[in-house]
Amino acid sequence: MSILKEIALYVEKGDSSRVRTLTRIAISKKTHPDEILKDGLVKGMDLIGNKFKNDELFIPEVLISARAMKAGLDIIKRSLPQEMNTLGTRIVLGTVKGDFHDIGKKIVGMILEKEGHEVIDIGIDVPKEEFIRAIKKECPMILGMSALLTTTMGYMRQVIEAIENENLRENVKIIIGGSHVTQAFADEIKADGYAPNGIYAAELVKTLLGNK
Ligand code: B1M
Repeated sequence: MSILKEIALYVEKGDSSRVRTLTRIAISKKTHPDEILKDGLVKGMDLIGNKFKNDELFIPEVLISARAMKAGLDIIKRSLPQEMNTLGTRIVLGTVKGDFHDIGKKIVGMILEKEGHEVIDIGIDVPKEEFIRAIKKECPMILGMSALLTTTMGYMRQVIEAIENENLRENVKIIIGGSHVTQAFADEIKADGYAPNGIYAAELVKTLLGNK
């Protein structure tokens, strides 16, 4: 079995220690971090997602796999060159109110940091007031919102409306993402853009900042 398949398998099994070791081995074999993410760690979470959907697993088991995925993510993050904030751009990221999913957002943040942006992650279950506070305090060029649930996606519209009401909309570009989010939804709620994953998010940020 390839090492990436093994990583996926041990994420599925929720074995953090094994995922850590295998991720280290993959990095030492010069496997590209994107490949480790896509064909190893994320693949493992996809397997879990399918079982969760079919009621073959319960939340505690999903949480154990999420922890194993994060263990691998930490190893990848530590192995990346420290190019923190070489571009001088600041990005605030948060998962919207009612939503506790943060793995995808962490991956997006990691890729944006790797691209040279400063990323301020304001966490999960973030209410609109907290997004407003972060814009006022951190003055980011980009605000990124993540939502994984169909029931929480709509909250992104409320955040954008609150930002407009505070007359802050001109100060910040807003990007959104999450498994059920689409470009059409981004257009509908007047976000500046949507990205299906971290690599596209990095491209989108470049475009919005006028560097492309
Ligand atoms: Co939840 N969950 N979950 N869950 N969970 C989903 C999302 C679900 C699709 C599972 C399913 O039924 N198949 C389903 C949502 C269904 C729907 O809304 N239609 C679901 C549900 C129902 C729930 C609960 C309601 C279950 C319950 O309690 N009955 C509950 C809700 C809790 C809450 O948030 N209030 C719940 C809880 C949880 C856990 C806490 C157990 C755990 C989260 C742990 C954590 O994140 N720390 C969890 C998990 C792990 C999942 C699945 C299995 C995996 C999500 C994940 O991490 N994927 C998920 C099923 C699935 O997605 N296949 C599921 C890997 C990650 C790399 O992908 O997050 O999509 P993703 O991120 C991608 C892109 O979306 C994008 O880039 C990322 C990297 O490629 N992206 C952005 C994300 N944010 C972005 C922001 C951007 C740009 C791109 O710009 C700012």
